[in-house]
Amino acid sequence: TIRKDASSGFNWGCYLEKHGCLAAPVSCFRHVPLCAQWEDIAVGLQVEVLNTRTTLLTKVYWIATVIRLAGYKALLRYVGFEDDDSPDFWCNLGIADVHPIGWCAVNSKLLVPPQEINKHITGWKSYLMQRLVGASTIPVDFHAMMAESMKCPFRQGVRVEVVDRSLVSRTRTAVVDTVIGGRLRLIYEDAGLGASGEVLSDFWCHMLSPLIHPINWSVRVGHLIKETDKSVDMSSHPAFRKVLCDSVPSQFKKLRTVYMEGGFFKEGMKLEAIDPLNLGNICVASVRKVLFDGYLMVGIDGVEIGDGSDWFCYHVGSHAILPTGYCQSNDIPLTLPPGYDQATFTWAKYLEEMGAEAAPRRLFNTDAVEHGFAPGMKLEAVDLMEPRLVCVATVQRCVGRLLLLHFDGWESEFDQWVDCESPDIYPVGWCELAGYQLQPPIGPEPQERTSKKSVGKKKRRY
Ligand code: MLZ
Repeated sequence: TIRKDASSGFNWGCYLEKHGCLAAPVSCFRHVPLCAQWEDIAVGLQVEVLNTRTTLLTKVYWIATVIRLAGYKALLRYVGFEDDDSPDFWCNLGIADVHPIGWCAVNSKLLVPPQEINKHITGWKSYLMQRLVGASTIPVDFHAMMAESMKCPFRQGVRVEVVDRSLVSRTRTAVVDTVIGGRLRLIYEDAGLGASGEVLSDFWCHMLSPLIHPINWSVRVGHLIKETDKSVDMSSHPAFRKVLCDSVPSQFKKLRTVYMEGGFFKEGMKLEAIDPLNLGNICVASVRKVLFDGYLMVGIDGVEIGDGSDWFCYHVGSHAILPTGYCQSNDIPLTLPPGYDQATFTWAKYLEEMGAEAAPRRLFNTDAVEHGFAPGMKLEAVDLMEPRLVCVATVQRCVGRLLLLHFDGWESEFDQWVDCESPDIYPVGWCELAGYQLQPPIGPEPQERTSKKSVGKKKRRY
């Protein structure tokens, strides 16, 4: 069955063709369904697909060739149309009624050519035989593997610890409400309910996000956690009516073990860090506190409120903390503390002035990786400032592990640096596959995004 695109009419195929853009291949996204298998999905593959160009009332199929690939989507051409590209059609390989060659025979389905070409070619059997010699197709268990890789260890009623969107320096206990494609809608245990029963504070994140943790994580690593306000009654909400169950470490992404003895991060050390509230900015920052298990609290120099409430927790393996000088050597503008000037700032002077030392380079995870992303590639990416939203986006720059993402149609203030292995980026067609709503580009055309009316205003929200 071909599912309706949940993306309010946005059509990736037309969009890519119109702008002459490439999509990042599925194999770039380590955490998504069929990532490993996708290496074998290529242009030229042949499949058996529902034949929509027939007047027959029964469901019949025909062979088609993959002409183009864009994430999970493929541009298909029925065999027999040869060089005629007018009836080409896009479909999502993950959900469309598409099967490996031989599927119809095994499942007693009919292969019937589209009505237009039926007249031109006589002797379909031998024609097909010729066309299929040496053709490759999708794996026999393609859809089964897809279903298997969409399984998720979380369900409604599971308790987790997650960053508090209203105070980023602390965590808060939350309950899983909805799971879509591995993305979790979490409701804080003391979120409160509005007059019509609506949840007053929720948070969306992927199950592999660095922002969620098993129960007891905060106490174990020494992170601040908000005590749940027991007087708030959530019992009328369906997620809380379930038998609640605590999440455990095995449900979460494994981080590399960190040995903190000898030459580890120390309080006061300087570094460069992605601003958690302005993800397009890499800033001058300081280690404020060293927690256990390789976690650090980091503050952005010159803009801290002073009570630690704007510190942010990063694991030492995080892409978001970088050694001093990283921006300069990679030609990225470094966001300086107020009062400093791009023309005169140097790390050497700054460190001396502050009487501080730079955190040792070897502690950072800046190893180059063969990720396969390249500037200009399109993808679906979470706006981490409003993490419910998965949006049409473009890779703007690639620097080491980092990708600078631009949201199509939005001003560059919305741009975000993410890790190449971030669980918040997805191939074209992922939303359709997962049944998640995709936010189309705003404004008529990406290149017209400077026109005042079509652009959104930046809001510092978590
Ligand atoms: N309400 C917000 C939405 C921003 C979403 C941008 N996504 C790239 C605003 O209009 O500011």
